[in-house]
Amino acid sequence: QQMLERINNFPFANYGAAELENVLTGMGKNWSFDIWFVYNATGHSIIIVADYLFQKWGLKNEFRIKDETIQNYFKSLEQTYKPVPYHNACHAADVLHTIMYFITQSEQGFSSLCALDTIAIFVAALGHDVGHPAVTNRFLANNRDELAIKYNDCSVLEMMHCSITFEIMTYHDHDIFLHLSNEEWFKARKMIVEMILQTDMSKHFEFLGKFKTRAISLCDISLENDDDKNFILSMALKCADLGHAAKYQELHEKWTSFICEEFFRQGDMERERKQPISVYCDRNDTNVPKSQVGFLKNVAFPLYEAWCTYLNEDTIKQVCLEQIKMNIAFWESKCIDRRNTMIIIGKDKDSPKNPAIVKRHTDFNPKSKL
Ligand code: 8BR
Ligand code: ZN
Ligand code: ZN
Repeated sequence: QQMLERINNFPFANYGAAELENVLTGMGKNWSFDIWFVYNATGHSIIIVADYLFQKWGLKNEFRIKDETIQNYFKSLEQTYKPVPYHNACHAADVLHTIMYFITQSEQGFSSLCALDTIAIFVAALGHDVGHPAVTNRFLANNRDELAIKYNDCSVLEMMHCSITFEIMTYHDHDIFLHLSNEEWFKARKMIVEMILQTDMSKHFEFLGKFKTRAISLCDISLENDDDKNFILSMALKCADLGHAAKYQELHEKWTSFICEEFFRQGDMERERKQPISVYCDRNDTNVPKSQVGFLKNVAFPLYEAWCTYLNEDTIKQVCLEQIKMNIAFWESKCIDRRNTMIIIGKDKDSPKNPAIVKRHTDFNPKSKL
């Protein structure tokens, strides 16, 4: 009831509050929670989920944060996300849901997390792509963009996301960390910075290798130790960041269409500037189903396999790994050419001379899904 009143008191509450609350209760609980429902109902994402979860997890009382401060901070954070196809505020809210799912649904491990850890996870997830300009680090470096100059070509976007996440707290009445002790503030900051910086995909394989060695083979890791905790939570955020790979097919397809469109827009700019078009960025020459099979098999599945082994939770294993396999099967079924011939996925067959390879997929048009 209290929640309903809170939602009804929102200045932009012009939707069915009961239905919305029902959906919000699925955050971090139902793997199939769809942030797009919240967005379509309210026109917002981050501010809604942050307000709901800060209340639900008791963080407002714990850290004596005023309602107004919560709203100011997360409204500014949401507004600083750009209205781009994929790296928008809905992606951030979805990542928060996914990381909370890992934490709440796995019995082992996360019981030792305290309120400070929780608020750090919330802020890291919601801020992890803030200000994303819908182009890659490489594009920024190649174009001598001012951001690349500022951050010396090193994890340029991720550095910016961290920086903005903290910068917004410095504005008047935006400081959600105002009542943290000095020690708590630095602890939370370290966690947030580390988690966000590890979302840089250029560090992916090195990070995954380390994770497999330390957390799985050696088992010499403990959430009681701050450095280890940051390492595990960075892995959790990385998995949540690629979470769409393990979501039910329609949702996965929707997110995939958004990321492809974002890549294609970068490719359009590269074409216009007469620069080489980056991989997966040429809308006229990218085989989306094939690239997705590659991404899911080589990146998403091994990541989730390692994470599920660490979590050792049958439900999560079942839900995530099985769904990634189903999504792979879905894209494989789309790998057919106009004559209904299966495209054989594999390097040796991947030659333009091979008639079974389609250059353009007529039945896959991400733009139409925007
Ligand atoms: P961010 O969300 O922090 O950018 O990190 C995730 C990165 O994983 C994306 O930027 C993108 O490079 C890659 N990725 C994702 Br998510 N989904 C992908 C997909 N379906 N195909 C290719 N790359 C993908
Ligand atoms: Zn990112
Ligand atoms: Zn992201």
